[in-house]
Amino acid sequence: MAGSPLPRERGLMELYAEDPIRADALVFGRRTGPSRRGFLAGSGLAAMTAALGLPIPFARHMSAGLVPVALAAAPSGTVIARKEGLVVLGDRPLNAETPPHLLDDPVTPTERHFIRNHGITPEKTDPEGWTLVIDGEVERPLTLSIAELRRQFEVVSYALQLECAGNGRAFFDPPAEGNQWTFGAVGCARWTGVRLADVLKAAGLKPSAVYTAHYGADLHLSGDPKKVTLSRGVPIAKALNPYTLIAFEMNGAPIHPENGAPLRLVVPGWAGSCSQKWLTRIWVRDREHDGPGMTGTSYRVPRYPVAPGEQVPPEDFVVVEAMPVKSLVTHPAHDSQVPVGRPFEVRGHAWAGDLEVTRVDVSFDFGASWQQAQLDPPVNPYAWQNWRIHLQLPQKGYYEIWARATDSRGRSQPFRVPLWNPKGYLNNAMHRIAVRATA
Ligand SMILES: Nc1nc2c(c(=O)[nH]1)N[C@H]1C(S)=C(S)[C@@H](COP(=O)(O)O)O[C@H]1N2
Ligand SMILES: [Mo]
Repeated sequence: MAGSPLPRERGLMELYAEDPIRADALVFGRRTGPSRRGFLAGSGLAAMTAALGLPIPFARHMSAGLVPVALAAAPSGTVIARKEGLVVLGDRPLNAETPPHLLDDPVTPTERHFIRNHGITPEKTDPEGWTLVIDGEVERPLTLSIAELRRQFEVVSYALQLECAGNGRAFFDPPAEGNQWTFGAVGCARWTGVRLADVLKAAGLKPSAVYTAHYGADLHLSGDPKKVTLSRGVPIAKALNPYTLIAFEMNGAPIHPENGAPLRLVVPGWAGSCSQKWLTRIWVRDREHDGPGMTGTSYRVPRYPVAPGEQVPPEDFVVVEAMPVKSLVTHPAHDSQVPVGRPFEVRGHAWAGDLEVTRVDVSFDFGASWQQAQLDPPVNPYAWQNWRIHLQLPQKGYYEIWARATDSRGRSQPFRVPLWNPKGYLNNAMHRIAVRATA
C-alpha cells in the first residue's frame, strides 16, 4: 500500500514543506482510516530515506502517517529589541515564539522569553506614576503605586512557568485559526513581585468574592481606547495561591516592555492569558468573569471530547484553566548531528500545570522502547523541571528523539494532538526532534 510514485517535478522534501498531507499520502498511501494504515516500507521507505539522505535504522517502527520531523518547514527569524532568536508569527499584534533549543537554560533569559500580544504595546511602560487599582467585591478598594507595592508587601522571587494555551496550535488538523504556535510559547523566567493573595487580603475580600477580572494598559488593535484587548480572570482560590504574583521584575531586572512592563500578573501553570501584562486593575467579581478572552470559544474548550471539526454548541464550552503535562527537548537542537555509538546528552524541561512531573521518558526508536530520564524536582513550586539522559545510537542514520512526561496523577503526553477543539488549545502531544547520527 505504500507509495504511489512521487511527482517528478518536486522532491519529497519540497512536497513535505508545501503540502505535508499530500506528501504523507504519497509516502504512506491514502489515509482512508486507521485500519488501512500500514508501516513504512517499499518505495515509500526508499523515497523517505532519499529525502533524508540517511538510512532510518528504526524504520520498522515508523507507523503510517508519521511525518519525519526533519521534513517540517524551517521557521524564519526577525529581530525584536532585546530579544534574540525568536520566531515572529505576526507583528500586529506582535507574537513571537522561541525555538526549543534556545529554551535550554534552566531559567529562561528575558531575551528568549516568548511574546504573546493581543493589542498594541503601551508606549509608556516606566514604573513612575503607574498605579494598580483593586476594586469590586472588597472592603477597602486600593490604588497602589509600584513603590507602595514594594513597601507594603513581602517581595518574593520565583522561577515560574508560563505557557500560552495555544502553544502547539500549529499541529491541529483540521487547522485552528490564530497564531500558529509550534513549541515555543512557553518559558520559565524568574519573576519578582508581591503575592496577589497579600494584596487581596489587604483590600479585604468580601464573602461575595468568587473571581478576579484583570485589566491592562495595552491598546485595542482598532486603536479605540475604550475597547479592551483581553481581560481574563481566575477563581479566587487560584488568585490566593502563594505563587500567583503581581510582578515588577523579570530575571532581576525591569520587565521587558513586550512582557508587560512595568507590572504584570504571573499566574503560573494556567493558560498564559490569565497573566495580565501592563496590569492596571484587578476587579474582584461575584461571578465568573466574562471579559474578552473568557467568552464564546476564546480560551474555551468543549467540556467533553469531540471529533475533529465537529460543531459544538456554545453552552458546552468551559474556560481553560490549568495547562496539561508537557515536556520539551532543548538539547540537542532539532535536526542536528550526533555521534554514533558514543553516549551524548539529551536534555530539556517538563511541567504540569498545578501538578508536578514525576517522570520523563525518552525514545529514539519511534516509541518502540523508552528510557527513563533523570528528573530534577522544581526549584520552587510552579518552576519547570529540568531533565537529562545519555543516549547511544546503534548505527549511522536518521533518528527521532521523543520525550514524554508524566504528572503526579499519572497522566502522560499523547503522541497525536489530543482533544481537538476549534481554537487549538491545550495541545500537549509529545515533542519530537530529528537527529542525524553520523560518525
Ligand atoms: N494586557 C495583556 N496581557 C496579556 C496578553 C495581552 O495580549 N494583553 N496576552 C496574554 C497571553 S494570551 C499570554 S500567553 C501571556 C504571554 O506572556 P508573555 O508575552 O510575557 O510571554 O500574556 C498574557 N497577558
Ligand atoms: Mo496565550
